[in-house]
Amino acid sequence: MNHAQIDQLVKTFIQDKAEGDVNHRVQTVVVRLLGDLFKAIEDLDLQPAEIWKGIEYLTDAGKANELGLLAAGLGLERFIDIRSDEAEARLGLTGGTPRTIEGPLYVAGAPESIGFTRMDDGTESDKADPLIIEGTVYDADGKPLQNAKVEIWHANTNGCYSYFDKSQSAFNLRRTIYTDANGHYKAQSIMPVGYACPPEGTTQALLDMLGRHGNRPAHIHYFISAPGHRKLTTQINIDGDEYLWDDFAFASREGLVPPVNEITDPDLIKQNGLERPYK
Ligand code: MBD
Ligand code: FE
Repeated sequence: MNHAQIDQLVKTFIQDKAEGDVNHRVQTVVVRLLGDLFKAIEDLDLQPAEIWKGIEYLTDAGKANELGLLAAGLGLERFIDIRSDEAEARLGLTGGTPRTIEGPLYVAGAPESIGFTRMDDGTESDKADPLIIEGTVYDADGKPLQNAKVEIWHANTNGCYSYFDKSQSAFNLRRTIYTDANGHYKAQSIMPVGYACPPEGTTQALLDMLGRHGNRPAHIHYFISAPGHRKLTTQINIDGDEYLWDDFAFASREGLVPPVNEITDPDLIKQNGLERPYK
């Protein structure tokens, strides 16, 4: 079939069948996606067994809860961000900390505090490097913003996230901090290790066939929001990680690799409660 015939066929399957209430946006999207799929099947001469294999793959990925991970690994989530950057640039909304992808591992409902929080439950203190992360939230005019909501989540020393990793305590390494009167937030935590796709999972199976790895550099996720302001979804990366510029999810960006300063001054170590043995 040629492409014009395919477009016609899809319309007879979808559009011409419509009766009563129609969600026109959904109809437009389905007609377009189905037409593009049929054309790909035609052009690539996909065989029935290959098509059913694809259906089976999506079924398995859904059952394994890996469709969000797949969207990250295929660059779909990064592409959405590129489009958001472009939309903002067209509106003249530039500057500030760059956005990057949310990923599939956020969990709502983390413990809340003002100004400061401890994020780790202490169970990895014997093997983890203690980490202090702090910053200031500024509004669009560059003024420090009090009471901004800073949601932070990151992996443990195995590259695993609480909730998804049932061996961790509830909300371990997940916190919400509201900025203080100076727009400042500070968290004590542990240095995360980069995430790797589950080796036996559906995403890694596809990445293997594409000759790709499924690793991310060590990173820390942020949502930053405040009433009357656009919400920022971003991450910071830990400098020096071997995957810093080779992230399977394409999330690393210039401007998201802050300096990591090792605290060696005994007074500062004491002041921050980081004496060894660290608890
Ligand atoms: C992660 O931790 C992550 O941040 C992304 C984007 C994908 C998979 C795991
Ligand atoms: Fe992550």
